Amino acid sequence: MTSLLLALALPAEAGVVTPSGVMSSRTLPDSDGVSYAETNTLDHKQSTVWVEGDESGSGLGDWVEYSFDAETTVTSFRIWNGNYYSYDFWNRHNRIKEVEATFSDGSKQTFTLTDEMKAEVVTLDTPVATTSVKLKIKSIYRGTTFNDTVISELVFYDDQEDGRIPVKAYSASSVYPADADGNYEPINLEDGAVDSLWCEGNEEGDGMGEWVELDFGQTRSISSLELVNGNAYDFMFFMKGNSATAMDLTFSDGSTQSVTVKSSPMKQTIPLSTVSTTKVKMTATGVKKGKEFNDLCLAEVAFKN
Ligand SMILES: [Ca+2]
Ligand SMILES: [Ca+2]
Repeated sequence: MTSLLLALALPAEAGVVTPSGVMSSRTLPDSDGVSYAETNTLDHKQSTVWVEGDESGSGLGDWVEYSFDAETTVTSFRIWNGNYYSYDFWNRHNRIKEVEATFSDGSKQTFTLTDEMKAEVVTLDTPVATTSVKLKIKSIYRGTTFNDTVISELVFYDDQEDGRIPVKAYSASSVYPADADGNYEPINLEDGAVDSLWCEGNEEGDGMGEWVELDFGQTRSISSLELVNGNAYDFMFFMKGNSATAMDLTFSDGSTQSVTVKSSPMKQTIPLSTVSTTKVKMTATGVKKGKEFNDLCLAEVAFKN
């Protein structure tokens, strides 16, 4: 069993706020049909990326700017800093070290990012009511091969709870070891990316009986489960791996609710009988086998009140 405390947990009241637009200073041109446009930072996929288009340098001063339809109190953001297409690509391309955020009132805050292939939650020094956030590259961690700086994905949070119960810690029956594509830790279940996954790592079996447990750190009332099953990058990837078809949800009072799960990469909402609990243990009781990989994966899990 592995257990993970969330050092980078979101503030409890944080809710996801979706920008209505994005622009950048410049973008590496498409090549071999692959786009490096800034819209790739808002597509809920960690493996699609924005690359700055600075041909003679590392993109210092280049920027991506996000806009909101209405004034939004931004409290924090989660950044996939670098190229999350694969572990190899992440190493070979530049990552941002210092990023300067400019808001619509002209105020600025600068943050030093960590140089780890883990989507990082950055909490603003003070929340800012703004209609835009411009993120400018101030300094970089140099990649081993390419002098191009990359952002793979961005999620912004405001100060309004969006109904998702914040998770304090995860544990799991097993975790698939990190490989060339990245890691499969349970924290990937809450990051908003449909191609960042928790995968069980039991070498035997198809995932039946494997479980992940979400600990809210306090008693919360829950009445539905929002789930993205399998690897939801696209339908082809979804079909390659195992997905759940049924689960037992066990709560801190010992009670259990059995739910049926659609074998689909689309987000699904599963109603529950309202229950108060500090934890939910999700145990796979039905699995649909993939064509290529025999490990059960989930992309996103959120319990709502
Ligand atoms: Ca992306
Ligand atoms: Ca995810």
